[in-house]
Amino acid sequence: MIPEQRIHDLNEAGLADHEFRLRYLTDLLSRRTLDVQGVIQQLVDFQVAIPSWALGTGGTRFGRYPLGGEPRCLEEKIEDVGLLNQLNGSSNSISLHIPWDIPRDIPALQQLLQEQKLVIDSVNSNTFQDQKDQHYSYKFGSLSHTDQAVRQQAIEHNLECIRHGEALGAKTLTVWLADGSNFPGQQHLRRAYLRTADSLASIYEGMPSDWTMLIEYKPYEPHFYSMVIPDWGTSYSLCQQLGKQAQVLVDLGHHLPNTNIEQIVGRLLQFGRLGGFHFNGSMYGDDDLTTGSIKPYQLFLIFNELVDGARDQAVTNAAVAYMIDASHNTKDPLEDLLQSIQNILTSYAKALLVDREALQEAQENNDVVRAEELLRDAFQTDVRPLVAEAYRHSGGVLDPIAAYRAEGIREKLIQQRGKLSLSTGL
Ligand code: AFD
Ligand code: MN
Ligand code: MN
Repeated sequence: MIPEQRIHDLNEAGLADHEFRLRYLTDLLSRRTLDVQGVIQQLVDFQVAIPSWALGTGGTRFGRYPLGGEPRCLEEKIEDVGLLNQLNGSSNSISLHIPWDIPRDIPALQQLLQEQKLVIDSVNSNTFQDQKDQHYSYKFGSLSHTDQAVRQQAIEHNLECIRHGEALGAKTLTVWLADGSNFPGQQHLRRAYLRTADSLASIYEGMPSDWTMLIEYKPYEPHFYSMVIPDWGTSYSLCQQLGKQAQVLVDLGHHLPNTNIEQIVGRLLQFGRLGGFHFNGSMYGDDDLTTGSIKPYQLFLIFNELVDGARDQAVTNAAVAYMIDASHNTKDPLEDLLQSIQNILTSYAKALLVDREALQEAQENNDVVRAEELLRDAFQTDVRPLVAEAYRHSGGVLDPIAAYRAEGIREKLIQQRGKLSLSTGL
């Protein structure tokens, strides 16, 4: 943890400039009778979870170039997230992935979480790999497998994830099902779906009544001909059958090129089934890049739907769980996560600036140009002073990446954990 006095000193240097820019923006926005303090408060309240598997250097099947100082155990992963949260006050929870993060000393972990001011977000199951001591293989599927015994093993793993989560106060199970097929004919498409629905129902039955099951979809990878849960429609239909505690999870990297993700978000909100969000950026594949680095306008349009839905009394969707799910192959993972949070809050802030009454009027009058300009006006506003102010309000620093570098955090982590320390994860 960085001492509070040091946080204060780090902020001193840039404070005069920051206040100047904030005052200018506040004056400008207030002319539109926008509640700037309210916007800052909403940014302060916004929290995005960090997955335990994104704290080490990612890679491809060709190679990995770790930069050292990676967290070696769950405790160190918690410390890394605590540090990010100290810098920006926007990531107060961590998602666990079992079996990588099986909690051992529960009281000690609870104490550490408390010290670091963190909670556990979701617990993620893993039936996409075979573990050393596992009886049956998932090579041909897990929850959708043709063999009941394999399905049962996968069901039990998910139930075990819930038990680990309960011990640490989590209330969400996220299921990303990697099942699918690589060649036409390999898998009976309808039967694979039915078997999956059946397995999920067994997990759902074993879930405490205050838990939520998030069902993630993905159109390709690891299978390249068919995935059992390839799209939001399939996730949605499974949730409908399971019950109220099942919700769809939208991962930005899990769409085919040019998919209108904001429309999916709008639909799911309308149906009250948007449960979770995984942020990342995607150029070709899955969760390759920093969220907002490729399509910032799309990220803004997604937040525009979320903000619009939150203000609509007809929308009764429960709170959405936000998480970053990106692989950090080239950058320092902690810097990449700080950038991601910055991009997320920036998009959110811009969406909060949209003049919704004027937009509705333009839409009702079919004034295409006016409607689009209202969105573009918000998108083109430089909201960085609002985001920096939100960080400061939460006890963080105005410029988290600059502070991370000034503190020499990576160097310190390498000293403590070694150049060769490797984190578990994807
Ligand atoms: C993979 C999947 C998916 C999931 C994550 C953790 O593509 O995004 O959330 O693993 O299971 O990245
Ligand atoms: Mn994901
Ligand atoms: Mn993914």
